[in-house]
Amino acid sequence: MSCDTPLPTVESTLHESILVLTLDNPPVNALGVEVRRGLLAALDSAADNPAVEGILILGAGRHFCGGADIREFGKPPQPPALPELVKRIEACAKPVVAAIHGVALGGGLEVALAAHYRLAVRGARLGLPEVQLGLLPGAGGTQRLPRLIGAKAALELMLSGRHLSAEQALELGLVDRLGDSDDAQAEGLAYLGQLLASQAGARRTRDALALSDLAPQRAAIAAAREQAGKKSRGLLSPHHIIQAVEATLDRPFEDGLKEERRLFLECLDSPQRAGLVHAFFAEREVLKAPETRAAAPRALEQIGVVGGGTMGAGIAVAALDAGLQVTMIERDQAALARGRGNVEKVYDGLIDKGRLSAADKAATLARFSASIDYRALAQADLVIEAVFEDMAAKQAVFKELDRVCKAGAVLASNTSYLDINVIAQSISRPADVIGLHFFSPANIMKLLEIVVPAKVAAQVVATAFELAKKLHKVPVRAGVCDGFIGNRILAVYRQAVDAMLEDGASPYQIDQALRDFGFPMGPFQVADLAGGDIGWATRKRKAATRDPKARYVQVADRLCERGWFGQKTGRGYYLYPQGPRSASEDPEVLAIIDAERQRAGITPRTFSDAQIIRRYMAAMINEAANVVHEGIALRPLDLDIALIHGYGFPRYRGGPLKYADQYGLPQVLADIREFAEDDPQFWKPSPLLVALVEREANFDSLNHAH
Ligand code: 3H9
Repeated sequence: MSCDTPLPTVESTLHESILVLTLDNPPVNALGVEVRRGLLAALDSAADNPAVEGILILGAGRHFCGGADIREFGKPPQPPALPELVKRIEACAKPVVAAIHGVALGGGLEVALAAHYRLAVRGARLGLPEVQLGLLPGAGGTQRLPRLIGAKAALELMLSGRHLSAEQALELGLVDRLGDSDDAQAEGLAYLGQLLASQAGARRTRDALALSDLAPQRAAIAAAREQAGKKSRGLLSPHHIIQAVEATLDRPFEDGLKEERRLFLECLDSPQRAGLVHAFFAEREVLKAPETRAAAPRALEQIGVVGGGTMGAGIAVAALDAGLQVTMIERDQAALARGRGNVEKVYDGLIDKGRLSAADKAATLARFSASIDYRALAQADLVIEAVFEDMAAKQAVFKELDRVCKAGAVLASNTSYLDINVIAQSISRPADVIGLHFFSPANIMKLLEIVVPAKVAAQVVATAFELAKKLHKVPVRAGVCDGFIGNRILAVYRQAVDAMLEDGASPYQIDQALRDFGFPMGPFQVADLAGGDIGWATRKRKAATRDPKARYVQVADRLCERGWFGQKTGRGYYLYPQGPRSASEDPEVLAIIDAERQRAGITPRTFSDAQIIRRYMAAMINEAANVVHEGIALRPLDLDIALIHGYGFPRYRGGPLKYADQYGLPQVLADIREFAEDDPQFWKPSPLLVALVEREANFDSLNHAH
């Protein structure tokens, strides 16, 4: 029997004496204002209705509830607030059961925690992932969860943001019962029916007793604090989560809720929350390229990889890990053996660490084959060329692919700089050619630039996005230019870094300043990790065409001339006496830099860390603006995601263009104009930046223009 006025987002149905309230707000039943209103109204009417003995809360569609509506953050609050609603659920005089299928996350789990009993069906996932959005559970989660499962388990869940399986949730005492079937409604009705029959009344999580022994709780809080001090450098919300949990020990429940609210609002107002929420939505937006809307992907089971070097092997491993069939091609038996060895090395490393069994390795490699005969690729659905960065070599590979591959096979190049249009035009089927720019190590790094040449078919682009999904990569659509999105910007901010180095900053200060900003490594550490030889070769190749008016800092060349290519040679900008972890500063490098300053006639000056960041970010933002202006990145958000997932840009800052919006575009432009006084050749304001400042607009306005 349906109730009189079904609310748009909460369906209310009476099953004998049980009122079933179903959250219905596709796609994830987020707790937006309409849902909150609907739920509150339904609870009120249930309280007054003598026919209702118990209440069952469910989610329609694939999930119980994905939490608060993230789109509401930063907008004016609309009553009822979620904490109020949750309190009303807990205060309900009639027993309330939450029956969870799909996910119960964030505010969704907090609703379930306020219910008096919880049931999860198999396959359900439960978690409090607010930390990943720069928040803390703000609807009583920090106060109820520790009371239910203890501070240690609660902190672990809230600080990691990870999802628990239904079975794990049962083991922890977070749910009371596991459903046998996957029908949450039937399971919930049966459970609540039993509770009513046994006259089990309302039972409130606020009264749960997991905190009664205080000593282990205090120890858990101290341990979490120490860990967060090390691991969550620069982040606000993990520390606030710990503080909120601490309140469960020495304050009454209501006071604890007030403390949670205070801390939640601080997080909500922080630029970190804005940056992380931007990253959350941007990661979903990047999937919506025009071609993925226009065309369906082609079949994708068998992958070919040409080249068994570091990149080729990494790509092969990524595809194998995704369950695909992989065929590797190399030019001769020796190279093929090395390629196979490179693939095996990855799995052997996992076996050594105890993360893989020999049997699993064998099972994975059963899907791997290797050949020196291109005809082995005849049935491949998609082939990725990963030979060295040389146009002639790549064109030779594509000629072979054109000859042997079946019609409709996607032919991809992993080039990081070369013009894919030229490669595409050199064969008979340019519509099948695309760029797939992986980042090293390719089986680990998340970014995949999908480089879209002029003649490519929409289906081929859609297939590339499908491949990214299968490989668990973050795809970003890029246009063709030298370096595409990421490497093109990298080349520019590297120049800004080198100029600061020659003007007086030490590489160690620059690295430290950028780590403090939130990058996992500074640019000189990155250079040492990547190996100086590759960049050196590129510089030599481009020397003849370099603009003679452009500043050229030679420090890197001086190091390379000595054979100091970084980690792999035991020294670069740093010394590595005992491998990568033993990095130490090198006085000889500082002496070389000094000599270079003298040669260039530069009197060194000091830079504060803030000045370093200003220049670094101004260079990055300016080139990023050019990349958007030229349509190489579809929108600012695509670029933000590329820099976060491929270049270590701190996620909590939302990417360089989100950061630019927060810093203020007029200030970015003023910085660039100030720096241009010294080097007008390098510091040329991007036309897009100038136009946005003139219009008093920001980069985010362009994210919504499509
Ligand atoms: C919170 O709860 C705070 C409270 O403690 C306190 C408040 C006072 N809101 O990921 P998908 C959209 S903080 C709004 O592709 P899946 C998403 O943008 C919240 N929208 O699907 C996408 O939109 P579009 C804590 C949301 O099946 C669409 O739904 N909760 C929300 O792969 C499909 O998403 C979280 O952090 C939301 N809460 O994965 C959970 N969630 O189609 C965040 C999703 O326009 N969400 N959307 O691109 C997730 O982890 C995943 O979305 C989920 C589904 C696992 C739920």
